[in-house]
Amino acid sequence: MITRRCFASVAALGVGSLLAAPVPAPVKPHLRTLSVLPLNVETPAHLLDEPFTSARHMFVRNNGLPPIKTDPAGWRLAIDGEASRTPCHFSLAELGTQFEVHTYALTIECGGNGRAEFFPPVPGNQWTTGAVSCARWTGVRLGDLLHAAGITDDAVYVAFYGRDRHLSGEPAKLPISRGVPVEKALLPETLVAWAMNDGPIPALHGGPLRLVAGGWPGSVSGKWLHRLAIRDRVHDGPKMGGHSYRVPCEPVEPGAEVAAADMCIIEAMPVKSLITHPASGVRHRLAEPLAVRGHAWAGEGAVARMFLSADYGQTWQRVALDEPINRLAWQRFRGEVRFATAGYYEVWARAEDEHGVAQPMLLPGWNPKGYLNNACHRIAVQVA
Ligand SMILES: Nc1nc2c(c(=O)[nH]1)N[C@H]1C(S)=C(S)[C@@H](COP(=O)(O)O)O[C@H]1N2
Ligand SMILES: [Mo]
Repeated sequence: MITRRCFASVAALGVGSLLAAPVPAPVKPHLRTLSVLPLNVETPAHLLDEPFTSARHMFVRNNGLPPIKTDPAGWRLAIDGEASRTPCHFSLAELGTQFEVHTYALTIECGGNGRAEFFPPVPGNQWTTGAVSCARWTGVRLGDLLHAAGITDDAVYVAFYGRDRHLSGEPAKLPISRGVPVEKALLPETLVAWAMNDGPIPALHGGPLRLVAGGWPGSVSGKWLHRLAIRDRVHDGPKMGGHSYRVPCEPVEPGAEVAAADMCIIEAMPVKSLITHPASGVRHRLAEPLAVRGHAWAGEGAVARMFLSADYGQTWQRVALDEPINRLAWQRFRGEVRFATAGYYEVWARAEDEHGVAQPMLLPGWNPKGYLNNACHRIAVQVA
C-alpha cells in the first residue's frame, strides 16, 4: 500500500510531473486512503460527527475507475429489462419535471465495513469503522420510474448499470452491476438521486445520477447510473454471484471454505453504532463527566435504545437517542460517562433495534469476505 506520507512528500516537492508514472495526489488527504486503483478511502470516526455527512467526509468505495465525463446536460437514464412493458429513457431535466421530487437522509454502509477485525483475516479493503455515511439525497422514487416503464407482475429484481470503467481497461467489462429485489425498489425511500446535501452529487460519489437504497450494503446504491433493468429473475451482473456481497447461508467456523452455492445475498445491514465524539485516545479530567455522542442505524428498521459502557460491557447505561429524521436515516445519540478513578478506560457503544436485537460485543459470524461486522465500537479514554 502507498502511504499518505508518500503522496504528501511528492506533492510538497512538486515533482509529480517529473516522474515517469506520476504518483496521484490523495483525493481526500484528511481521510484514510486504503487503495488508489481503485480508489478506496475511509473516514476516521470523529470526522463523522456532523449530523449529515458532507462530501468532504464521505468514504469512497470504487470497484473500478470513475467515468471520465459526468456532464449532467447530456446524461440519460434508460429503463428496460424483461419485466418492463414500456421501456423508456429520461434526461435529468425530465426526471426533475415529470416525477415528484423527494429528499431523504439515507445511511449507506459498505457491506465490508469492519472487515479489518475478522480473524482469520480475509482479503479485500481493510475497512475499520469508516465506510459509512448518511447524507441528504434528492431525486425521484425508483418506484415511480418503474411504473413509468410498465413494470410487470413477474418483476423480481431491479439492476443498475453505471458508467464507470473496469480496471482491466476492457470497455465491454463492467466493474459492478448489482441492484435490489423489487420489494426494496418499491419502498418510498429508494431514490434515483441527482443531488446530495442540496448540491450536485460530486463525481466521486456517483454524480450526476445514482441509485440510493439506504440501509442495505452500499454496493446496491449504484453510482454513475445510466441504465436500470427490471429483471424477471435475480440479477446476475458482475459482483452479484460467487462470494461477492454474500455470506454463508448457514453459519460457518472461522476460516472455513464455503462453496459459492452455499452463499446467500446480503440484504439489510445489521444494527450498528459509531462514537463520533470524542476521538479515541482523548485525555479527560476526572472531575468532569465525559460527553459522548455518535450515530446509530439499523438496516431496514430503526434503533430503539442506545447504551454506553465504561467497564468493558459489565454494566451499561442507557443514553438519549433521537428519532431518525426519516426512515433509514441514522440517529444521533448522546450521553455522559463518569469515571470513579483516574486511569485508562474504554467507552463502548451498543445499539438495539426495535425487535430487541443488539450489537454483539465481539465479532459476529466470520464469513469468507468479511462482511457485516457490527461489533460494538469502542474508544480509548485517558482519565487524569
Ligand atoms: N457504478 C458503481 N456504483 C457503486 C460502486 C462502484 O464501484 N461502481 N461501489 C459501490 C459500493 S461497494 C459502495 S459501498 C458505494 C460507495 O458509495 P460512495 O463511494 O459514494 O461512498 O457505492 C456503490 N456503488
Ligand atoms: Mo461497498
